Parts: sequence; C-alpha cells; structure tokens
Amino acid sequence: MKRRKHLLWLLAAMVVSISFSACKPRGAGSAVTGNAAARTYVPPGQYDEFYNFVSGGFSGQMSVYGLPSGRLFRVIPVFSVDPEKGWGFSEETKPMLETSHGFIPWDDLHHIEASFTDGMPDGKWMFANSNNTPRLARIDLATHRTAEIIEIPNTGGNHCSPFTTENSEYVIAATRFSVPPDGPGGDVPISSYKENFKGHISFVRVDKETGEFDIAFQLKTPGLNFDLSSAGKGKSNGWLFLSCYNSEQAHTLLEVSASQNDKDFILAINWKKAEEYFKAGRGTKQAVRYAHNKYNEETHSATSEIKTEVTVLDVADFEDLAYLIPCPKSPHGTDVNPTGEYIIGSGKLAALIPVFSFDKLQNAIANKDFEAEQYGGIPVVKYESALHGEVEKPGLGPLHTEFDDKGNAYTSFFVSSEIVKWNIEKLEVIDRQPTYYSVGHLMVAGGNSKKPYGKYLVAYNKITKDRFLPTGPELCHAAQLFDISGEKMELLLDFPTIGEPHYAQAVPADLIKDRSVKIYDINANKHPYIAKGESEARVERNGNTVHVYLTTIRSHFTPDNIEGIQLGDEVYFHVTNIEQDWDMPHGFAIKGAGNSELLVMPGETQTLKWVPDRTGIFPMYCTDFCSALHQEMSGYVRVSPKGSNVQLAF
Ligand code: K7E
Ligand code: RUQ
Ligand code: CUA
Repeated sequence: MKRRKHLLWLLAAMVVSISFSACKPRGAGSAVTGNAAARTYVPPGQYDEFYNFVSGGFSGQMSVYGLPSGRLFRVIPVFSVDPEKGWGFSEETKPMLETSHGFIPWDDLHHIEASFTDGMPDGKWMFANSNNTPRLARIDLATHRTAEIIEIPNTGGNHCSPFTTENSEYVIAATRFSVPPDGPGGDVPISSYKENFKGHISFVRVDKETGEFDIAFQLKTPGLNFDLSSAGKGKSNGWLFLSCYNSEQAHTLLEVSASQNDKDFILAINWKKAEEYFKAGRGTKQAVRYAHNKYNEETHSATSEIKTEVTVLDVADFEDLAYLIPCPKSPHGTDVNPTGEYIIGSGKLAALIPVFSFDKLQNAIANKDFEAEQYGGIPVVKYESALHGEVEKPGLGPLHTEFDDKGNAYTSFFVSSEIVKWNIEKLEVIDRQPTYYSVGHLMVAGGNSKKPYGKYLVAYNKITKDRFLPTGPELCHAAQLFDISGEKMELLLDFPTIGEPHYAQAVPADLIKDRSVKIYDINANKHPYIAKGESEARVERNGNTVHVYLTTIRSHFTPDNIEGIQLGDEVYFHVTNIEQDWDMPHGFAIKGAGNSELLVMPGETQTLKWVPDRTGIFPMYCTDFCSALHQEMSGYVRVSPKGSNVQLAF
C-alpha cells in the first residue's frame, strides 16, 4: 500500500510539474548573471572552443553546434533522408538507409558517443543509435558524414546504445524491448514473454585505424529491458553497467505493471571475460539477417550488404560473466565517474540516487555475497554490499548523471526540472539550478571521459513553453548552457535544438578542425560514372537506360540541352562537380523527379535517377547559389514518346 502511494505521489508530481511549467516563473530571465553574454560571445570570424554533437531525436539526424556560442554549424544526416544534402536521394547514398526490411528513410536517433583513446575523446568518430529499426551509425569527423550503418539483430528498440569501451574496442548496443530471437521461432504468443522473450547485448568491434565496425558477438540474457549503459573506465575498465527496468517482465500496461518492484537492476558484465569466451569459440552461431552499409569516400558511393549470421553466448551458461545489482526504481541512466570507482544509478521513480562502488562490487562477487535467489540464472549481488551510499532527497525523477574534473556529479531531474550538483564522495548536494523546462539528458564537456574538461554543462530540455517566441502549436526543444567552473552553476545561454535532443558529446575544437577534409581531388575520384572534365561529358543510351555524364562548374552544366529521351526510359544523371575550390558545391534538380535533388561537392560525383512520366520540356537547374550567374545555371531536357525518331542529342 505504502509503495503504491509513493508511486502515485510521484506520478502526480510529474503531472503537476508539467502543468506548472506552462506559466512563466517569475524571475526566470534574471537567473542569468551580468556578464553571461560576454562569456558566450564568440566574435565574428572567431572559432568556438568546442564542437557539440547533439542528438536530433525523432528527426533522425545529428546536429553540430559550437560551444559556448550555441551556433548551429551543420545537421549531419544519419538515419533520415535530408534534402539539404541529398542524403537518401542520390543513388550513391540510398544504400546507407537499407535494412533487412528494405529502404527505411527515417529513424529515431537518441544517443551519441565519441570514439575514445585511453578514455578520452580522440576526435575521430561519433557513434549514434537508432531506436526503432535497430541500427548503429559511425560518423566520420573528417567529413562530418555518416560513414557506416549497421543493423542490430535480435533487438527491438535499440535504446541502450551506443556506449564505447575505454579505447573504443567495442561499441555496445542492447535491446530496450525484450523480443524473441530473430527468425521463424519468433512467432510466439505475447503471453509467453517469460519463456520466450530475451535481451541481447551486441558487441560491435571497431577497427582502430579505419573505424569500420561489425558485430563480433552477442550476449543473450533473460527478458530484461535495457535502458542505458556505461562502460567502466580506469579501475573498472573491462566492465559494462547496463540499467534494466521492467524486472517485472511485464508485456502490457508497462506504465503501471513495470513500476511495481521497489528495485530493478543494473547489470554488470565482465566484457573482457565475454570476449575471452567468444574467442575460445564458446558461442553458438544463429541465422539472422542484418544490413551492413558503408560509404566509400573514393567512389563517393555506398554499398549495402545483408549479413546472415551472428554468434550468441547465453550469459546463463557462464558463472563469471554477469551480475545483477538491485537499483531503485525503474533506472534510466547509469553512469560511471571519471576514476571508474563509482557507478551512479538514476531510478526515474526513486526518491534518492544510489551510488555503487566498483571495489565493493568486486568484493561482493569474490565473497559470493548474493541474494538467495538468482534472477533468470544470474546472481543478484546484495544491494548493501555494492553500495557506496545514497544521495537523499536530491530531487524528483533523476535521469542522467555527468561529471566534472573535481569529484562532482551533475544529475538531471525531469520531474522537478533541475540540475543538481553533488559531491560523489560525500554524497552531499552542493547546488541546484532550475531548467526551463524538464531536462532530459545533460552533458558536461568531456563529462563521460577519464578527465572531464569541466567548464561547460548543457541541459537538453524536453519542454520549451515560454522561452522563445511562440511558433504555433509546436515549440522547439531547447538547450541551456551553464558555466560550471565555480561552486554554483551559472546559466549563460538558451538555444534551440533540432528534433528532440537526447545525449550529446563535446569535443575540443582542436581535435577536429584541422582534420577536416577540405576538398576532394578529382583525380582520386573512382566513381564509375565520373566525367573528369567537360570533354568527357556526354549522354549514352543502353536500351531503355540513359546515362548522362554531366559536369558542373560556375556557372553551367555540360551538357545543358538534351534531346532524345523517351517515355519509358530510366535516366541517370551522374553529376560530377569539377570545381577544385573548397566549399563550392553545386546542386541539381529536374522538374518532376521523385528523388528530388542532389548536392555535389567539388571533386565528387552523385547520381539522380529520373523516370519521366510525360512528354515535354523539363527544366533542370542548380539548387545551391554558387555565383552571380547562379540563376543562369540551368538547362532543358526534352522527353518524346516511346519509339519517337527524335535523335539523342546533347
Ligand atoms: Cu537517453 Cu532521452 Cu532516449 Cu534519457 S533517453 S532523456
Ligand atoms: S534567388 S540568393 Cu533564389 Cu531569389 Cu536569392
Ligand atoms: Cu551552381 Cu548554383
């Protein structure tokens, strides 16, 4: 009864907090100190200190901001088509959005994780997950493009990802919805959840040099819902910690039925042991289907391949792989502090923050200090024996924790809409600042590394309400920048984000800016349909297929008048941009083309497929303002009836 009351109280608090946030709190604007503007002002022509890579949520994309200015530099298309970059429109980029279910032009991008070397961001890649049709992406920071996407089998709702180990040996992805393993055996009654539904944790191996990744193996667990995870670092390097909600193993009305137990779990995995067992051949091969898509920067084209097998190890078959730590209540984030000693749970419905000790956990495991009953074949460590301590009454609805370089933690509270700074050793609250409104993730620059840069914290809020000029029924989501160099956090800036922001990473500008690819060498372009200069521009017919080798340079297409196209033809415009100047793209569009447009960078070739649906004259034009004569950069294509005697001419 008491438990139930507590839950109702929390739910009520949630509702109250959301409706309260509808009115502008008095003095909301005055939380900003006098020289905040100066501290976020990056003078014209100067660079920001950090790149901030921010999840775009249900937009499917990743955005790149500068910190401290909050200026938006780029939206990197990842899981959704993007007209601005022609992503998913060109024949070259379409394979990136292929899955075992076919071409899927949308997904829900939640988390972003940097590549790490010795526990520090190395500026090479960003990893991102998609939640719906489970995928992982690798973004190359030299090109700020998605270089690789891999589908994750045996998974439903790939929320618990991507999290990388200390040297990015592995990117981890785990299932949020337990599901029966892929394949024909998946056709089971939903009520058979307890027997048939399983959790899977994927270990995606990353090549240290090229960054290329693929699934090495998966661990199968009882039907747990994995929410988020963190890899150990320093002393806990070699371990993984995953929060699990729904220990009730409910499959309906989770809102209530998955909120019964006082405690759910954090699953601790000894991943180095798992790797040993995998290498010793202890796994079983399972037939699955998953897409593996790669973008090749030499051919400027992607390929998609369907893989058909994965190696699975069942944690219940091993005694020393996995341990459960009870964690109050429906934990969301689980975060490991910079030294690797403390593991912080964030029970969404808990009125405290539990802090676990890695040393104590190791002792408990060594002494078999376990609960009498296992859970699905996994030993459950006694709560008290792994606990460093609890932060009492920190706020309502804790979600995520990040760290600074001085032994402090910062936890986001959705329900009470605030960020709370607390000392990890002493478990004492030091400061709290309201967020406007209902913060989800937060990020300290380098806050999940071994040596956080400190200085800046960004709150990624779920609700904007009255912070910006109203824009109809829907408002943007918003981020808030805090200076955390002092004892008290100081609010410096609000800025809007794209989609719904979840996790983000900040990397010092110096680690990335000089690695940026500035231009592509046309002579290194290995695209099979390149025209290296205007003299190679031409139109070729092969049955009903027409290949147009088109070049662009300020400010014309070659060729720009094409006749002899017939209804029933499939026309491929292979557009090569022969400019050799940094940042001099040309665009390409033709009336009536379903694939819309291309954006072609200097030295690149991209292809637009067009199947004309009627006869007539079709204008084409450059979509990116490229010179004073951009409006002149256009042409015509004539389409005649099938079997017409109009000769091919260009
Ligand atoms: Cu990382 Cu936003 Cu998907 Cu928490 S979730 S808020
Ligand atoms: S023209 S650069 Cu499209 Cu009116 Cu403006
Ligand atoms: Cu080329 Cu505008």
